Amino acid sequence: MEPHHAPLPDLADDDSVIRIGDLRTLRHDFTRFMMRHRFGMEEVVTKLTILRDEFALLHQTNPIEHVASRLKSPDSLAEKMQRKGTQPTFASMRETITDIAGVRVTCSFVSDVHRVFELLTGQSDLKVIDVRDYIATPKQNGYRSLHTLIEVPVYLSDGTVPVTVEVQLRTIAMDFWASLEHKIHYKYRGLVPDDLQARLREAADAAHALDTRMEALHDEVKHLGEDGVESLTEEIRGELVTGDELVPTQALIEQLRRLAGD
Ligand code: 0O2
Repeated sequence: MEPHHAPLPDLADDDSVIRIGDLRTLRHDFTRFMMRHRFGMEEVVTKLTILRDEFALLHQTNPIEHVASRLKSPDSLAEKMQRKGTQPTFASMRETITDIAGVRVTCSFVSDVHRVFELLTGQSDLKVIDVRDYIATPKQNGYRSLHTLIEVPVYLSDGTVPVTVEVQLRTIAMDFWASLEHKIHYKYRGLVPDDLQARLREAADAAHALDTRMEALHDEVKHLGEDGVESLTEEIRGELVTGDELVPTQALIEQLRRLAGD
């Protein structure tokens, strides 16, 4: 079968001079550029890990379920540069490709998403460059998440450099939906059939409804320690209380999660 694209020039026949020194310099500069982003990303991950560990030690519940990070691959970087018409300079790359360093935080509840956002962006050594609230205003396809671009100082041997890191905060339900949508989008190379798009939007609404329901149940039981089991509605009490035994808060929330999933 014939290839659909023009064949690449045969490099073995290209007799233009390659300057080894230029190649080395480029490789060295690119490595330094990416290394700075990795350090910035690790700074943000450390900040989130500290918050998560502190919550685990001092509080009964933890707003942070999971933290993941990734550095954009050279292929994906090149593709985005081409798409955005980025000039082939490091300054232009830094300016226009703001998600070279990416951190994703997954939380149980929408209120936790906002709480973690406040705790992180309130830190005095960080500068918030941009906030995109796709929870308040979901994308057309149903995508929900809270995005922020933050600038974090990275202390190197020859001085301090500001590094931009994109942080995406979302609930488990939003994350589940986004990873499925991403796979489907990739599989169809962006040309997702209309009916599948409609079903994806329905699934996004269902995920949102689940988040709302979970949050309401969570709110109802979180004051249990103060008000006692009497404050629970009959429905929840029937499911959670065996005789006079009071189920510990964490186990209670686990049971509520299962209940909400019915
Ligand atoms: P990857 O592989 O996750 O890095 P930008 O080009 O970044 O300046 P954009 O795309 O409008 O402008 O920024 P936005 O909306 O803040 O989205 C950036 C990232 O959010 C994406 O990065 C995705 O990770 C995620 N995202 C945004 N919209 C969607 C969506 O509809 N579905 C899913 N699954 N993820 C989304 P990349 O570079 O596209 O991909």
